[in-house]
Amino acid sequence: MKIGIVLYPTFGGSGIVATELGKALSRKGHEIHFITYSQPVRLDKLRENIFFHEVRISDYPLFDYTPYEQVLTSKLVDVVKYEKLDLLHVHYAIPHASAAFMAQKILESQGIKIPFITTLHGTDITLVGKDPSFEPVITFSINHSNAVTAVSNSLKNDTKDLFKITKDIEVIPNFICVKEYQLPNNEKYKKRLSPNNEFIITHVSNFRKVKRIEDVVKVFEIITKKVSAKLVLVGDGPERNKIERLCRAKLDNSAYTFLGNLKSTIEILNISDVFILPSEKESFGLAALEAMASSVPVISTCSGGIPEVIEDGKSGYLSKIGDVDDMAKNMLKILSSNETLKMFKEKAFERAKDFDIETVLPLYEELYNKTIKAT
Ligand code: GMT
Repeated sequence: MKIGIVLYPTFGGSGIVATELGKALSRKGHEIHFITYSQPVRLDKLRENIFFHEVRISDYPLFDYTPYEQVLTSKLVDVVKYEKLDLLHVHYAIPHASAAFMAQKILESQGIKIPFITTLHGTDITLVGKDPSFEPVITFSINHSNAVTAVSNSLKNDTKDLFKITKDIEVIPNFICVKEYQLPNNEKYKKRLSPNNEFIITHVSNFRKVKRIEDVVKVFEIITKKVSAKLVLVGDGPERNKIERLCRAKLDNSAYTFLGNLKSTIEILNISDVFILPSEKESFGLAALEAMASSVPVISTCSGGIPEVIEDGKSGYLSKIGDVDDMAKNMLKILSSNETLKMFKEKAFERAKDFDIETVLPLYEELYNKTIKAT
């Protein structure tokens, strides 16, 4: 198949899932065309059947706001026509689904049929989507997609609660390539971050308010009264400065390491003991799944789709949002002995295998075939 994938090329989960999906599809022989405004961060090399089409916007003095959606629409028309695509798969409802709808109509007027599938990732529905200024466009473009998927049941239900949805939403969970997460131990790197063999507690996110990173710091403070540990924070975003200042002001500020955005988190996860993701809302929690694929158990909350990924008491623990005492208590349980930690690590890895690309990819391929046939 020749598939156009539209995505946000940044460090956000939706962009990562879309890029990894395209890479995996290309390995199975499909021709993949990524369409977005810059090369996706996880798109390290372009292979023979991977193409990247940059949506370039020029600044006209007349525009206070450059109309990205129109430029993207024209690009979609161009790529579908000249690359003879069979299908468009757009990740994130706005403006990707509405641009795809417009492109579909333009192409239809030229006698070209192209179906498009919209995958909802979470923030497009639960945060941005809640804004009334987007609601009619989101409702319309979801209902007019040829097929719609959501990354968890929780997100599917949220979408149905927040919008008047007439379209069926299929749940296809996020995935990871388990094989890629199996690295040999890197003692040298571990020694650098935890010179006295302290536990390594890791958090990865885009440092937005919804991630509740202050809770990460609070939980860490509680557990370090009982065990020796180091906290590693990966990622960047609006909350980073505040959190960095908070950690620098601590008595033992050498316990906190900020690594910024990393193209790959596999190396740091490989030497981590426990991962913490205390989010207020998370439609799936791809960062948690990546940790589990590296055999790292997760301390998280019962919000959104997280309980569909982490089994409470097995691959990690789930607490109420903001209940830092419970999260700390659970983290200490995991770290209570080498045997317990080992057991949680094994269970986390076992659970991650349920979301292996080998299992999830065929669900997308099946949907692509069904959608093309129905168009
Ligand atoms: O989590 C973020 O802030 C990024 C966001 C995105 O849209 O890229 O992530 C969302 O999509 C991910 C991939 O499907 C999910 O794993 C995240 O749970 C989801 N984030 C939220 O729902 C807050």
